[in-house]
Amino acid sequence: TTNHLRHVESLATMPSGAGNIPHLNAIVLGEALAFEENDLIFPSDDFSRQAHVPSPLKYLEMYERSIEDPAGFWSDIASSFYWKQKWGQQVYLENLDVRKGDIRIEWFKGGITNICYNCLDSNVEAGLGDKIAFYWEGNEPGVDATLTYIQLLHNVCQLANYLKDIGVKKGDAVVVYLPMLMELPITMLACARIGAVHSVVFAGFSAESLAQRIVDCKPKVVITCNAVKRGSKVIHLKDIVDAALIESSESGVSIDVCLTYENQSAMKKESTKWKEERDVWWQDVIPKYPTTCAVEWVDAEDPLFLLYTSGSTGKPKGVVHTTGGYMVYTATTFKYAFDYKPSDIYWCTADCGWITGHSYVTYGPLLNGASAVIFEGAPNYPNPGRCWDIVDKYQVTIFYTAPTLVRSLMRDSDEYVTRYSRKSLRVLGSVGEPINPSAWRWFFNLVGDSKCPISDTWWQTETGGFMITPLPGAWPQKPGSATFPFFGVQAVIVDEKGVEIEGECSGYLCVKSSWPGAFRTLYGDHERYETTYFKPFPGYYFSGDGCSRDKDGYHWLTGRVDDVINVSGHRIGTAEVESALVSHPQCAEAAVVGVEHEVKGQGIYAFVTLVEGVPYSEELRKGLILNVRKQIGAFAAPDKVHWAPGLPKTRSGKIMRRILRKIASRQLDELGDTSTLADPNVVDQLIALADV
Ligand code: 6R9
Repeated sequence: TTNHLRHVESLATMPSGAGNIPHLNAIVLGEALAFEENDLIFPSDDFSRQAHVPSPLKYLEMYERSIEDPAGFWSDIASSFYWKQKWGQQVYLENLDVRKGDIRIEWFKGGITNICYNCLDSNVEAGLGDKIAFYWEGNEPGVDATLTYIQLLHNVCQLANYLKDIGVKKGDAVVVYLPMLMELPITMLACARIGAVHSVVFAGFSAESLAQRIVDCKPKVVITCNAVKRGSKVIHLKDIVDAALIESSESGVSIDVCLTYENQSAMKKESTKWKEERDVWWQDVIPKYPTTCAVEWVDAEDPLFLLYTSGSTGKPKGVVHTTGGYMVYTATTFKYAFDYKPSDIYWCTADCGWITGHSYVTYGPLLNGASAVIFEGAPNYPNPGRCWDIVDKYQVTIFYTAPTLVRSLMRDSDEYVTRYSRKSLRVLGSVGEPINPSAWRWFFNLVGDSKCPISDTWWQTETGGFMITPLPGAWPQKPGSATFPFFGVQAVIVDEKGVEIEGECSGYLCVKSSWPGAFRTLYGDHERYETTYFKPFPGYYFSGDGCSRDKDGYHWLTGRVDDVINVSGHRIGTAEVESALVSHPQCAEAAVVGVEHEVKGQGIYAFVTLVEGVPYSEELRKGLILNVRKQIGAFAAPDKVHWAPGLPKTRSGKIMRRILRKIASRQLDELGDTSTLADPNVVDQLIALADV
């Protein structure tokens, strides 16, 4: 209660200026807090006292400045990085309003820097050369390795020199298809060092998906490894790359060099299929190169990486992030949202194939000079206690993961958690999808022994870094709420007409002004960028998520409002799955919806109409699912295929997904109005086939 009182006191002494932020008014009232007391979980006094942001008051002070004077706020922070040359007069430039012309966002333009230099050289110069940058934990317990900052720098420089040697230049794309080996962040950093643009493809994507990305960005080189062991399964990554390269060359994009790391613990060199004129073993060439490499200085607005993500329609979008703003933003969000201190040991379970691995395995931690754990394996191998074993082994203090992992571990005996000490933990984090309150409480009470604040970070591939997140120590928490916007983020909720709504409400989550980590375009398709994100609600960036705000101003994310399904925190477009299904010769039509899933958050539910005369069969069901695995990846495989003699369509031919969602979740008494359907009978037919 002492801490509770302290919070309420600090709120009561709030300067009147705080009232300028309308949606924060509620929290300013100590009354509101007291009323909600039962739902609030307060950080301990000890935690708050040592935190970067120890109180709501401090948050408000910083938040207000970030909104009133973004240029001053962010350039003060940016000044602590190394810039070869300072940015120009204008700290940022933005137009988020399609009615006023092209969408344009720039931060620190004219500033010359290099993010790899700021991650490595700067830290080495500051005396952190012998600090561990990465603790690597292999799939098998007992297999591990470390790299200090100086060793990491040397490794990065060797690869950077090789890439330069084979002709990779500033602005060239490099496709990376690697599992969680240290070579993955090494590759990202080597690209950044020479100004090349990395495009990491999650090593769970299929050959076809990889080929599609290669064809889109036309890399100079593809970097992979021969195989990886995840749990007890060996996955032959090089075979997948080989298949992808055949496919991409058929589309006119041929790759001269495929640099392949020999991942000895999974597969020996000798058993790897090899194409002499194209393939190069990493271990044969990289160690021969010098361990220093001059930095390619780039403009803050030069591209740093491309990362493909799924949308509600069409093919995956190449999200483009640039250098300067992304650097400043990932470093700052990492520091505040995790209350990072130099003595922390940080572990994020995300794969570098997703944005979380970019911003919060590689760049954010290294920019802060942190020691981070990288884990190659599966979190429940050899048993569901593995994560806590790793936490104890490395004395992890900050543990950042996804709700799907929490939910899957919750199903096993608590004893898998309690047999480990976990005493080192002080901050927990969650990302990828809304965390349901019961998972939140299990994570908080059991894993964190009721003493670690949970940073439930809401953000997206597009946003580059955290947008709405608790600052541990500052806020009392509500299980399942991502709380308040990060500094500089003007999060707003709009109604279907695009009108901002205040106070307690729910609607579409938008952002009103730019922030340094925002994506700048979609690769090769600025028009799609504008159409997808800025046209739905003119004047705003539209996130695609629904959100409600409670009377205390806390934000509650409610999931995607478009046709994107979130499976275990992975974004999957319904259109992509549908197109994989209909490419099966016996499939006439398919409609895919998300359905609640106990562990994955959402599962994929596919309605499939077969070609006239083709009978339903188990074999065909498997064949359809296999098509999706082959064209996208195993993680996108439908959980359920529902045979559909027809699909519910309007007279103009539009599929009514609302009805399909209700059928998929068996809410049959909530089908709503079906009278506008071209053929209302299809609904009964579908219901009759639900369990076939
Ligand atoms: C970082 C990342 C983005 C989508 C996003 C939203 C969902 C992510 C969340 C969350 C509720 C959170 N999402 N974090 N929803 N609470 N803390 O996951 O990026 O793969 O692009 O997915 O994930 O729906 O729109 P990305």
